[in-house]
Amino acid sequence: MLIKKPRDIASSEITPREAFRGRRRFLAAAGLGAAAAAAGIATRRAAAIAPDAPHPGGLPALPARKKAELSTLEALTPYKDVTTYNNFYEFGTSKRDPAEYAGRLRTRPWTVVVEGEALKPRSFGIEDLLKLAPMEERIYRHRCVEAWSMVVPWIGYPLSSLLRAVQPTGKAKYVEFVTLLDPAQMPGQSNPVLQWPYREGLRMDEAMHPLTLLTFGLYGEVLPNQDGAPLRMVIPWKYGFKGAKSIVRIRLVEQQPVTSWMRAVPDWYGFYSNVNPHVSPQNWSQATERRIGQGGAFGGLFAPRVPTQMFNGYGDQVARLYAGMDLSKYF
Ligand SMILES: Nc1nc2c(c(=O)[nH]1)N[C@H]1C(S)=C(S)[C@@H](COP(=O)(O)O)O[C@H]1N2
Ligand SMILES: [Mo]
Repeated sequence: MLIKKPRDIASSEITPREAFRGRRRFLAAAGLGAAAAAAGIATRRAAAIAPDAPHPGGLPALPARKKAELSTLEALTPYKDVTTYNNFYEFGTSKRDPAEYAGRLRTRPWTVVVEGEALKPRSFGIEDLLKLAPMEERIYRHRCVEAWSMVVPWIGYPLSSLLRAVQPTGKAKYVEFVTLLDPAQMPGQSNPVLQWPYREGLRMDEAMHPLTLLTFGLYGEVLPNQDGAPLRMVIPWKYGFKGAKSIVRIRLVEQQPVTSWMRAVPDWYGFYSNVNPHVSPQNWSQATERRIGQGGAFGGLFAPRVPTQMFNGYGDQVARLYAGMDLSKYF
């Protein structure tokens, strides 16, 4: 996510440190374009093998049945990229910060309060949540508003399973997700870049959609802290920031919630935030994306640019939710 306009930021700030240094070295040596392309091809082959690697992060296994019909067949982004190129501003604003600092987050014990417009509001311990519904592996495209993307084998179950358990009332029109607030564990919360705790939200029909995943793991294991342990949201047709991490509160509400990013930069980040190559309220384009992990070295600087698809390619499943809405107004 960006707040300052890109042109106000020195390139050393917006480029991962190594990429910046690497690029200067790289550009100093002329005629290496072909080598970079070859490196990209090699990485793509490696990515195709990676899915079978057991326990890539050495974290506890999270068994799940594969959900082939809801999964993309595209090459997985290597585990290393999924866990070292992150946005999790509670641990810092650079892509490397979450992997470096999220280790201090204590994910046990962990309680999630599900409250608001529900007949049976209650709190759930993480162990109860892990048993609430069968775990499924869903390989989804994951698109950040910063115009990069990944392909991640998430593990979780539909959020609808949890919401049904508390019996939403007829007044429940939206769902709000709230991340942990604890500056002692989350050093980035001393930076007022966002109003803490991080908040996100969905309309009720979006929250109940079968693609909307309450997510506990990836690559066959529990989530690494930097990816939002012990549980986060994944909504594959929306920009990545809709997927709140390390959730402690889920509220069923009547009014549309104000999300952290809407509050910070209302012109750029709307409530819906559906992936849309035709609407770029930010002052950079959403028409294409860089596929992380396929561009060899330098932090994916040379990753191939591919066209972004409407609803991130999930239009067949979700376009009907927005029938009749002006998507340039409700961005
Ligand atoms: N609590 C919290 N959740 C968050 C964020 C954050 O800063 N804090 N960043 C969001 C953004 S901008 C993206 S793109 C995704 C990144 O998820 P990943 O690091 O697992 O790829 O997390 C989202 N969820
Ligand atoms: Mo993002």
